[in-house]
Amino acid sequence: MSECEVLIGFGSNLGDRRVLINQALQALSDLSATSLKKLSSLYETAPVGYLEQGAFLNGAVLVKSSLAASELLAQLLAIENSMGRVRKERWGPRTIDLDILFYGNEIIDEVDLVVPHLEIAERIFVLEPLNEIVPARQHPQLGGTISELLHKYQLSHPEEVPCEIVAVPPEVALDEVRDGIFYRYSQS
Ligand code: A4P
Ligand code: MG
Repeated sequence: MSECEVLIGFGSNLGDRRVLINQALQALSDLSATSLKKLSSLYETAPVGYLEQGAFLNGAVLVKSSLAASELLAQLLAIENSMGRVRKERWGPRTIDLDILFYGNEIIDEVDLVVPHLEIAERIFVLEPLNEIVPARQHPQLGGTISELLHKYQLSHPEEVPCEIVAVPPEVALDEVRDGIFYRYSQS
């Protein structure tokens, strides 16, 4: 299988969200045939859907992977499960969410895997981090680039304030993720 550019969205709203996200990124970079290429800032975002839960930290990462989409999904679920098991004793099961947003330009419509992720254009907490790392990427189904989709979203939600970029403390050892990784955290 040749290498494919994949965008993965991540979110956490339980426990030490930054540490959990870094753990998940570390686990992602440890996957075979997979390397992290570009990482967004972390965004503090209001919960969508179940409003009674705490705020999320969300972000997105560009990876290159030779794993098939189904295999990558299985690995993401394994990472979620392993982190969920650890957190379960302390904070409950939903510590990290890892979604395949794009898998190259492929369109996948299977029972357990839909790519591009269905909600990309409806979710500011996905669009903002994506726009930071891949603004010119075309959505293979909707047409238009990420930056155009974000603009469209903003026009149709004029009351919504942009997601806030939050800093990541230097003690979080993202350097360890991989040599050559590009990452940028706003020190707001
Ligand atoms: N699945 C299908 N397609 C995909 C894909 N492209 N990537 C299936 C990943 N998984 C995909 O996911 C359930 C099943 O979706 C997987 O087993 C896989 O086969 P899950 O993550 O276990 O369940 P979930 O998170 O409860 O459902 P879902 O639909 O992923 O929830 P969402 O839509 O991610 O909503 N608010 C803010 N601000 N930020 C957030 O990150 N997240 C949620 C969770 C709600 N509100 C939020 C956020
Ligand atoms: Mg999910």
